Amino acid sequence: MASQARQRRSAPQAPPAAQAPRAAQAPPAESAFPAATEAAANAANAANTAETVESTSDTQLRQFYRDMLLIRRFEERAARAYTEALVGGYCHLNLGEEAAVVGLMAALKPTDYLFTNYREHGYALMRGIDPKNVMAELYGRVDGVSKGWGGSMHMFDVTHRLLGGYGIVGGQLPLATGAALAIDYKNQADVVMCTMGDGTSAIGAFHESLNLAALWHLPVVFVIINNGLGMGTTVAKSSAEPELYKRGAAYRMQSARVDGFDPVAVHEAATKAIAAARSGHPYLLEVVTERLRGHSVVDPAKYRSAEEVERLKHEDPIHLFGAKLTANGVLDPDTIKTIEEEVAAIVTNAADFAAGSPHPEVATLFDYTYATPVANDSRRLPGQPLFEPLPIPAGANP
Ligand SMILES: Cc1ncc(C[n+]2csc(CCOP(=O)(O)OP(=O)(O)O)c2C)c(N)n1
Ligand SMILES: [Mg+2]
Repeated sequence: MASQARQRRSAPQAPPAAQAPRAAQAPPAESAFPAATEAAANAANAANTAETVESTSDTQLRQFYRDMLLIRRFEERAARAYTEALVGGYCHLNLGEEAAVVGLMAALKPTDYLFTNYREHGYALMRGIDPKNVMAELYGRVDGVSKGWGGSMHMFDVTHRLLGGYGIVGGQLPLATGAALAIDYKNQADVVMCTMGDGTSAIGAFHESLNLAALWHLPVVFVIINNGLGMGTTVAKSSAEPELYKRGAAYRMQSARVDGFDPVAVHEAATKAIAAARSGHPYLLEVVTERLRGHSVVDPAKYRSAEEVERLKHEDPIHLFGAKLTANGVLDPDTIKTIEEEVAAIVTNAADFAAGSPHPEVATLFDYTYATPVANDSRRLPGQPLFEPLPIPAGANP
């Protein structure tokens, strides 16, 4: 990563790192309380990562590559569908964050819980939800994950333990903490993972949630997906402590930072964090990545300099990982082509399925909104009074 991006994430005095390899710019770091020095923690983390790279099977490495590509092609298709007005509301994509999503999700057990934000399609796919149902939700159709009523930002699937999908920045944090409290209360072995953006780590709910999670030793991993931007505002401009994982120190919570372009490193860091949380030590993991496009599909990201736009053309986690695996003999051009074809077919089928799925009946609008049935008043026309006008008393002068 070029120096500009590094400055964006780091303290203003961080040294320039022109041409340095990405991993060197987003070094694994860790803080634990009580802890050895940060240098020792870094060395231990780096050693662990190297071990895991070696111990990751070729099959799993290819699976990581395939999953990253699935998210990429799915998101590209979602963007296209949005510009064709097939998708309504907002639409935020995981482009650039594929390695982070894949590494994190591979570390969860199917029985663990996930809370995330509005940038969630890749997470839904990696939780094992059928791409057809994810796409149908984007299209607002009955076969969607949330029966067509949630849309891009509000997918919810209890079977796959995806508990949302939240459009309010930080909204998922207190809920995730509450879910972890429930798990603890019931003496269950599950873990909650709660992902969020860098901008979210400045929200009040972040601090309240980390405080209670640490105080009550809850089984929760908070993950900051640091893509360097909260809409158009850089981390350097919005955070007094730009090394976001260090925020865990305020709550004596173990924390670490990992290179979000390397799915293997993310997987290993997440596995460690989840193991800690499962034994009652909540954890804060910062995953340093990039948002390759605008905040949402309609954002042209004009706040980005021409230099940064040019740099991002050469920084792509899928290309980098693919090149690494090819150099190591784990992938070859034929295998890449086969994976491309498999993924393209899945995405095309998902889009066709979504387009063929019916729109939900208006009468079901409130069916999944409240726990108890409520009258469906959705047919009221704009401007119509909420209540019938009161009868005019006899003798009154209208
Ligand atoms: C409480 C609240 N404030 C503001 C917004 C508007 N908003 C939507 S996304 C966003 C930026 C969040 O950035 P970050 O946490 O870094 O996540 P990213 O979009 O980069 O994934 C803001 C300010 C909102 N949805 N909710
Ligand atoms: Mg962000």
